[in-house]
Amino acid sequence: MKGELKFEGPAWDNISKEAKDLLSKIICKEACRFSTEKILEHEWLANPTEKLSSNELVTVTAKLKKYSSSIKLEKALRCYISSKIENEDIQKLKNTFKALDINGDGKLSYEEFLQSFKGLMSPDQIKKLITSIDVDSNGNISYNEFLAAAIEEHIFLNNDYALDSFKYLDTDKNRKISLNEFKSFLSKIFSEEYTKQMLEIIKLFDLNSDEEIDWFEFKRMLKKFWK
Ligand SMILES: [Ca+2]
Ligand SMILES: [Ca+2]
Ligand SMILES: [Ca+2]
Ligand SMILES: [Ca+2]
Repeated sequence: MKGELKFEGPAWDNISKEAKDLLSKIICKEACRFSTEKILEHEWLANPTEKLSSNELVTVTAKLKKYSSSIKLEKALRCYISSKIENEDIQKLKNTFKALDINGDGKLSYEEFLQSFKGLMSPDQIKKLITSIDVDSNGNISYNEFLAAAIEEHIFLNNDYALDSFKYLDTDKNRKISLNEFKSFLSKIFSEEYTKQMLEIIKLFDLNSDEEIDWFEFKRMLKKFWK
């Protein structure tokens, strides 16, 4: 034995990065081997990713289902806002994602959904759910897509994050989002047909009919989306 562990072959495919990392520090030459204390501090044991409780699974299922029925504009905005959030508010969701990501590759596949949610949803329901929360349609759910779907209302409607996305959309910085500014954001993600439909919806929030969405109108729109 050369003291170096290789994780080759299909048997390792479903083992997470963290677990492999820990193993490589236990099964190695004595000089670099972890002490018991260090083993217990290791990420894989400190953040146990063992199966979520059924209560947590039911909560997540409900959130994902609710989100799946929302319109694409809302999903796009939620993905944008979620990509900006990096604090302790989402630590729990981060852990949930890790637990669902059984092979630790940073995305949730259909098989992983099936494994975690069997009993709560039928394979057909799972397929539909994945399609509806997979905003970039690449067939699996990234951390950001998951976060957008499962995030709590108070974080989503937090002024800082909402203002951040408002500023992002307001490309000419006149403190209003014109229909054209919305259009250029939406057309990057969605088809022309869908973008048109979304613009019609956005117009409903233009309360003073100036063809622009100001901060007040934008906040109303986000709140309405949530309901
Ligand atoms: Ca995965
Ligand atoms: Ca995706
Ligand atoms: Ca503007
Ligand atoms: Ca307006």
